[in-house]
Amino acid sequence: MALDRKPAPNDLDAFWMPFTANRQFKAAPRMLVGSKDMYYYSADGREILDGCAGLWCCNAGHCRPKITEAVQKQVAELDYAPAFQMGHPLAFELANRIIDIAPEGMKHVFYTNSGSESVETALKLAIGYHKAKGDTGRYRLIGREKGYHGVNFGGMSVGGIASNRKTFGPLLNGVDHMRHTYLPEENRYTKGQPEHGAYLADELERIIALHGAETIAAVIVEPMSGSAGVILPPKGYLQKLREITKKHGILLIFDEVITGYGRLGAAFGAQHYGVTPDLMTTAKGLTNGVIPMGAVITTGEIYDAYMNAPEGMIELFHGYTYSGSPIAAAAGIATLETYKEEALFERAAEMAPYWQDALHSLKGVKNVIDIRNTGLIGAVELEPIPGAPTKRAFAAFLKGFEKGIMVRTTGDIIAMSPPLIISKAQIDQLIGTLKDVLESID
Ligand code: PXG
Repeated sequence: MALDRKPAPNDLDAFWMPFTANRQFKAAPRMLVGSKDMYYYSADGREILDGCAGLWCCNAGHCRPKITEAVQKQVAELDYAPAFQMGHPLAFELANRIIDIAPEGMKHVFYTNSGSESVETALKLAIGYHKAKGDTGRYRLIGREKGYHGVNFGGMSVGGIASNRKTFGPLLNGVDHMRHTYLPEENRYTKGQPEHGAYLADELERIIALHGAETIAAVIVEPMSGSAGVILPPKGYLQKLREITKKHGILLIFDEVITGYGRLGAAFGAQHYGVTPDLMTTAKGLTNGVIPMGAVITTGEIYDAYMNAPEGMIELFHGYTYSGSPIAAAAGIATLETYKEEALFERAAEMAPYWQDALHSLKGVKNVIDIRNTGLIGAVELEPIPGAPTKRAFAAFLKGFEKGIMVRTTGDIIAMSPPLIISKAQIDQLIGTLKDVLESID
């Protein structure tokens, strides 16, 4: 019998790759075929040190036995269960475990399949919360320049990365943006949280005065902007946002898709910065990147407002086919257990000073103009090539891959966020190789 299987396995054309220069990649592919702990293995047989935890998601490292086994067991036992009007135990168990590590006051979990879906969900929850309370005029959403909240329409609208927005038309109505907190002149080479810029939170008062607090549902920010190039909140900034939102009855949403699950040395950015929002969006590290899953975490107050709907009626008309799916829930439970058993959040906090010193040793290296860090996250900003922005950092990424390290680039910024199991020797290898790479490119 003839097999009618097209395209041939070596034809790269059919797959439209996300956030990728498709034609460039397909002309010179970088294929990964295996992974273990801190390393990827490339198709040409090389070991690549993972400086990014995949895409900021494999916080416990790769192919960890407990997670692998939990997924294998679950797929053979209960592969899928309907998510609407039916349940299975693992989704409830995982929700409890998330609440165990969440900031005090956070009491409920709504499952999604990605960070983007978590953002859409949180924005809807916020608007619906005010409606449920009878405060029906609050529909506006406030984001921030340089914010990244995924790629769906709500997230794009509150997001502030121009290249991700400008192609797609007018987006959501009723959205405004605060200024970003990137202040290179004042904060260059700051280790950890910068001193300058808390005043930028006062701008929220100006936006509130312009639109009227009674029209604003929520403010959404990343506690630390990852995708825009690791931009930290200035000291006192998040506290001010919390005070202002509370004063005006506006919900505060922290987008913790990157900062959640240990990356800053605490379970969530909220705990690291000591500021508790009303909603948190998460994904990535929740399942160690193994199975797509996201979770929106909310206070009791938000959930309770919805629970005033008539008994027997659906309280929230929202959800996904795969919300809390059994395999994802099994992966999530095994992941949170791995984090706990290996004390990986504490490990991230312990390693952070060594990471900081290693990163900042790149000051003075060719073309480096700024270095930023927090927890096990770092960014090295390069002077752009005149007239050819992004080219220099991308050249460093390519050369790094050749020399056995994987880093990310955004604009002319090299971003790193290694698995939390990274050793000091591996930090030295990552930063040492990056130094050689930067010295060797134009
Ligand atoms: N919010 C934040 C804060 C994110 O960082 C999303 C939402 C969207 O998540 P999904 O799962 O829909 O992709 C993200 C995702 C990078 C990079 O290197 C960052 C993300 C994804 C891929 C690459 O900057 N962040």
